[in-house]
Amino acid sequence: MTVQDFTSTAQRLAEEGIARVGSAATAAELEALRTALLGRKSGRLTELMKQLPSLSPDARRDAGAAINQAKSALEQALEARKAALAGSGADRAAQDLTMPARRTWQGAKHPVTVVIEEITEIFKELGFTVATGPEAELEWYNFGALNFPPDHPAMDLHDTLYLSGGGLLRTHTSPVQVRTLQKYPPPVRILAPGNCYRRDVFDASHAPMFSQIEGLAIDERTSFVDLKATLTHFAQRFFGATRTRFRPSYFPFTEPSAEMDVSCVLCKGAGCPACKGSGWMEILGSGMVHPAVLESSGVDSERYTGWAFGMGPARVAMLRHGIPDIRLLYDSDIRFLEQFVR
Ligand code: 2NL
Repeated sequence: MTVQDFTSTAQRLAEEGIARVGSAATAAELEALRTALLGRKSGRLTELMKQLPSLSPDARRDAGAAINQAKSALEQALEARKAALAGSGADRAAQDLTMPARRTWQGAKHPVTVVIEEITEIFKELGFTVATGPEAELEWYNFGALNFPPDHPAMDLHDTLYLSGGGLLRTHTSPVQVRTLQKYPPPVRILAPGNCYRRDVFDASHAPMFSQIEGLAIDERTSFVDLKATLTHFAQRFFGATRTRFRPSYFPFTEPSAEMDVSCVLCKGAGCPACKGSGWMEILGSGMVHPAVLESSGVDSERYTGWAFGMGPARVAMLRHGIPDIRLLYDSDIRFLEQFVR
């Protein structure tokens, strides 16, 4: 072997060795590599060293220097890798695997959505189906079909948001019921939840956009008894064991009309600030569908009768949680809303 042979072999062993050391994954693997390359008995570099005496003294010095360089490069790589593996082991030992995971915020349903879903579930059990329709409506579906006289104040520009081209943003979900009656013959039992719009200033009790949920039942001989029984059952399911009372009211689309109160959900009827001391909370408006509304929806008012109701889920959520200002529900402030996550 020439000096050149010694030098190139030593360099090759160093290069290959350093690469294998770099990918060693455990301390045991590193130790095996150290033995294979630098082991005192049969390491590859040690073997090379043992052959140095075959060279002349000058050549031996040069070849020996090359072998020593390779050896120290390998030792350095072994030490560095050892430290790296020990370091990651130290990190692992420092981790406290019993530490609780950081809580992630996954989002939750808005309290108004929860109310809508709970109401919907109760009426679904009674055979009602959910119906939806457009929020941009025609004036006829929003007012005309519902027996509003042409000069009704709700139709005023100051109360309703009109669109260019003759449309408007619906002020209640009743147009959904009219559209459904035009499409499906009675018997009909539907629930119409959705967003509605009025030209209101956003204050503690009014929002320009709000949700409404209306119900409608049309059948032969359905009566005010069915209205009272169904709505009382609903109040008991939704608010728990509670008393209800019906007070006469007026809506253009129902006759007779009635408002339903439930005994205050907070004080159970004893009287508190939430119910202004009365023990009662107004929950919804209702009534027997006006024959004129049946007829304009294409329903024979001699054969069929119907009853309907409407309520505001935001108002119900406010009563349930004692929220004093409707704007709190629509500000989208997570810090406020997350207290209602169940
Ligand atoms: C309220 C009162 C009400 C209705 C809505 C209705 C719909 C049709 C026909 C007849 Cl298509 N009536 N809906 C009836 C009575 C009251 O809502 O105070 N809502 C917040």
